[in-house]
This record gives sequence, structure tokens and C-alpha cells, in this order.
Amino acid sequence: MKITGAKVIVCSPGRNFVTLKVHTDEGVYGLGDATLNGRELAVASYLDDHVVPLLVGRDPFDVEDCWQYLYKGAYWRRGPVTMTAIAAVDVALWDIKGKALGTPVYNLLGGRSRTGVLCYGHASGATLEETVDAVARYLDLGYRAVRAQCSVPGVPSAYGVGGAELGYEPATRGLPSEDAWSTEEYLRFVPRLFERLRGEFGFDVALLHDAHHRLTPIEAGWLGRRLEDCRLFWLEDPVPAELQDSFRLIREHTTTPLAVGEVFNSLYDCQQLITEQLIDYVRATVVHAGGITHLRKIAALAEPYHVRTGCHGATDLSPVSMAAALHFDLSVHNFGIQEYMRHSADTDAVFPHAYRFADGYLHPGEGPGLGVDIDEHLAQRHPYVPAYLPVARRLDGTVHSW
Ligand code: CS2
Ligand code: MG
Repeated sequence: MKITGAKVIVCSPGRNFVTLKVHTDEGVYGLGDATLNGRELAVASYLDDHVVPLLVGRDPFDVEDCWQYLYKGAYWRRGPVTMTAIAAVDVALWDIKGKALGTPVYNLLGGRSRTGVLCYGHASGATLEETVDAVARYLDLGYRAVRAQCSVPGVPSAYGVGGAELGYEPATRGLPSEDAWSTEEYLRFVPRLFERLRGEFGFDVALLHDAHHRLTPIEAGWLGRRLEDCRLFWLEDPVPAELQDSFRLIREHTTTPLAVGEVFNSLYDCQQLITEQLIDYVRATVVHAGGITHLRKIAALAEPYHVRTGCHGATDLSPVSMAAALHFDLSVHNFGIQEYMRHSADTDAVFPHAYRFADGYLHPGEGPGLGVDIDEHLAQRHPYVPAYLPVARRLDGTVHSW
């Protein structure tokens, strides 16, 4: 079998997505997600101009060789654009292999390690009581794990609040919006949120929270210790993770489990965090961390260090990513949890898929390949619209991590 070409499909069914469709001389094609929220066209160009021409004539079954060729052959290694482009090719080749062999991709990754993929949803509210109600709605839907985010009194726009009923879409069309931030108000409020939630729901539901890169290590250590009696499943992105040493300081102060890595694009971003057991969950994903091939290597490094996976799964990761993640999640031994932000009806129509939610778990489906497709005609009806993630500023105007 040979690759005959590939097409980069940019569409915007409510939000922007970039999809790579790789064609072969036997009529089998594979899909890969190449969406990088706010920088979509950079990846589309990287693929169109610098990757697709290199794929023609290659054997799509040579997944590892293709990965190494695109990674080492680029010379300029790593980075979110490069690794998202490589990821799209990688996932498409796994899709082709599964389809050609007539088996779901998880069977190519070692088969099933569990009956279903535990997932978590996103509850949020403008007030404590709204957030309590939102968590209750997720429990009524059958979720066993829920991320809770709430507006913070005195902070005009906290992270993770608002948007669709069962999702949260931070990117807005047009130029970046500017969100105000106050760490002091946030630290004063978050313990109240989780004490209220534990008081309402007890300890049967797994509660998660995303600090979204906004604290210093000592602030994160304080918050983690303050939340210990609330037994969070994890505290996510407590600090920006460029300096992996930071997590030593947090670890000295708290046993609250830590999760990081949705912005990571390679094993090297988390090597120290894993080997020094500074985190409990690694959030790297198939779409931004080099595809299934590289994510398996991150998980393999993590396994002996008691670090589990917790793949990112926000609305800006398309159903192609969700499908690929679920095949990986079903098979990888040190699986932790899968984020599951439901997509809009428009998105689901463009990307018909086999995966389904039942009783708090996701299942990838039993069809060959990834079990996801793209309706190119429908996609064309939703052209790209420039959209950006917000920029955060502290109340005094200083730019802060969003
Ligand atoms: C968040 C995301 O899902 C999460 O944990 O961090 O909403 C993130 O802000 C977006 O995916 C960024 O594009
Ligand atoms: Mg996050």
C-alpha cells in the first residue's frame, strides 16, 4: 500500500478545526486531528507546505519510521506546531492500518486493558449554587468524575466558566479578548467551592479542578494543602510548567494529586516531572504530543514512576482526537482518566463517530480503524473564522498566564 496524497481540511462548525485526510492507492484513507487552538493556520501550512509532499509514495504501515522521518528530518525539533502536524500524520496512519487490517486501533496497541474509559465532564457556574447545580446535572447524566470551576467574586472572568451547557469554549472569534485575574481572590474562594461541593455530594464523586497555570509554586502548595481534606482527584496546571523544578516546591507542601501537560508536545516536556514523581497524571494528548506513537512512549516512561495518563479532551480537540484518545486509553496500562468535553451538534455532524458515553465511561466502538469520519461537504459549509484564546491581565494590568 502507498500514500497517494493528503488533504488538509480547515473548517469551523462553531469552532475551528484542522483535519488531515491521508489517501492511499488501495482506497483506504486515514484521519488525523491537527487543531491547535488559536494557531490553526500555522499547522495547516506546516502540513500543506512541508509535510504532505514528503508523504507521497510512503508505505502507511511504516508508522514509526514515518514519525522519526518527520521528527528528525525537520531538524527543528519539538514545539506545538511541529508536533501537532506530526501527530496528525501519525494518527491518520494508525487509522489506515486499523481499517486495512479490519480491526479497531486499540487492538494494534495491545488490546483492551479495561472494559471502558473513565471520563470527566466540566461543571461550572457563575455562583457557588450554580456550580453545585451543574455538578448535580453531570451526576444525573451518569458521570462519576466532574471538574468544577466557578466564577470568583471580585474577578470579572475566571477560567472555565460559561459557554455551552455541557462544554466550555474559551476561544472567541475575532482578536483575543482580555480577561482580568486576581490570585488573591481566587485563593480565598476555591476552598469554599470544594468544601461546599463535598458537603453537598460527599466523597463518592471524583472532583477535579483546573488552576490553569496561574499560581506560583508556593501559592499552589498552599492551595493544595488547603484542599487536602476535600480529596480532589487532581489539581490541574497549578503553575506554568516550563520550569519542571517548580513542582518539587509544590510537592513539599501538599499531597493533593497534581496533573499537568495539556500544553506539552513531547516527552522532554515532562521527563523530570515523571522520573522525579513530581506529578500524578500527565495530560499530554494524541493531537499535541506527536500522536499515538509518541504518547505511548510518554505513558511507558510514566508507568514505573506511578504516573498515570489523563489526556486533555477539550472542545478544541476534534472528535478525531477523541476517537484516537479512546483507543489509546482503552489499551494503555497506566490509564488514569479521560477529559470529555462534549462537542456541539454541528461539530458532531461534520465528524460522525462511533464512540459513545454510558454510565460515566466512554467506549471507542468496535469498527476498523478509529471509528470516526469527516463529512467534507458539510465541513465546507463552515469556513474558517479567525478566533483566539483570551489573554489574562492582573487587576493592575500586568499580563498573566491565561
Ligand atoms: C482546559 C482547556 O480542558 C482543559 O483542561 O485547560 O479548556 C484549555 O483551556 C483549552 O483546551 C485551550 O485551548
Ligand atoms: Mg486544563
